[in-house]
Amino acid sequence: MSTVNPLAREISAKIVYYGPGLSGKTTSLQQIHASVRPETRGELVSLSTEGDRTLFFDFLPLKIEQVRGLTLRLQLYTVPGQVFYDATRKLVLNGADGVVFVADSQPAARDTNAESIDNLAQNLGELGISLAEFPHVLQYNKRDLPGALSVEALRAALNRHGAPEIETVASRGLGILAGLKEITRLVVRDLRARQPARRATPRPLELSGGGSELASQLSAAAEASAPADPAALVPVSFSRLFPGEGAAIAATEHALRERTYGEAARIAADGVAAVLSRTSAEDGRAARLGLDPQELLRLSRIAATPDEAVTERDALFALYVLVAAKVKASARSAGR
Ligand SMILES: Nc1nc2c(ncn2[C@@H]2O[C@H](COP(=O)(O)OP(=O)(O)O)[C@@H](O)[C@H]2O)c(=O)[nH]1
Ligand SMILES: [Mg+2]
Repeated sequence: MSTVNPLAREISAKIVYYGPGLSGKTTSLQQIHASVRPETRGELVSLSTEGDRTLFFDFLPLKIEQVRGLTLRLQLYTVPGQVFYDATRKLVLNGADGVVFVADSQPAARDTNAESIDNLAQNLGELGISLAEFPHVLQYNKRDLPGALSVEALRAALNRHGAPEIETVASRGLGILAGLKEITRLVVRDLRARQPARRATPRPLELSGGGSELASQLSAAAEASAPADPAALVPVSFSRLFPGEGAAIAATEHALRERTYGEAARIAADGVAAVLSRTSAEDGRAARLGLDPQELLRLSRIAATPDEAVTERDALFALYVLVAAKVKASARSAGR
């Protein structure tokens, strides 16, 4: 959900990397994480504790500051590609402002690519959104592999609405930032179009100009967008993945923003305990949620640490465990 805070001059947008399993979504986020300056990014949180497949999602927050005081916050997510994680995909897609569809160029992935774009259109449709109208770009990934399908073939199969296309080799970082710039451009343009009455002095959105740095290009895109209705100010939050039951997450995030890390950790630990107790009441086996015992142990140690010794990193970890527990519980109750 895009938000613009005219006082803080902040724009916040959620971008989801969508596509079939193993197409290169997680690798794309890892490359972005590796190639932006450390002060620009938060931690890459990967909920992928079982082997190297993404079971739930990856999350990478980027915060791009501009000299004139404008801040662009991007929340990048991936979705799990496997067919049976549709509930998680819907949760992650909820409130998205744009999608980067990561297709696998290998001929063997022809069917799963097509199923995944159909699934994207379907899930957006359930949110009342038409893919045709929704900011999206196509990342044709794994261009390095011999036998890769031609761009024309991929376009014919997947690009139904004339979206921008980028050829990528995510494992080497090729084209990934170009894809991010392009989707940012579309998202900011879309945000502006939805608020025509409040449009600021229009400026050309030129993101593809040669060689200049990602941060300044993204900021330029943000600069060109309009201030919003203050009534529409809603901070992006993990709590939105769980409509009506994200209070503990929102409270943890609030404490994190206030830098009261000890409090954040305690709230998160209580929230995890609540999820676990609900689960065990149901089936007597909290462990069936599949939470990592090591992580639960670390969380309980953090929650027992005196406030002044709890770090931001600890509190973020606590938030991650809480979100993981919520996601696992809701995926489970969605009956997958
Ligand atoms: N050859 C090649 N391998 C890639 C490329 N991008 C990702 N991979 C590999 O494909 C596998 C799946 O990637 P991953 O990012 O985990 O896929 P995800 O399921 O979409 O998150 C990993 O082994 C990656 O190293 C690419 O452009 N070329
Ligand atoms: Mg993944």
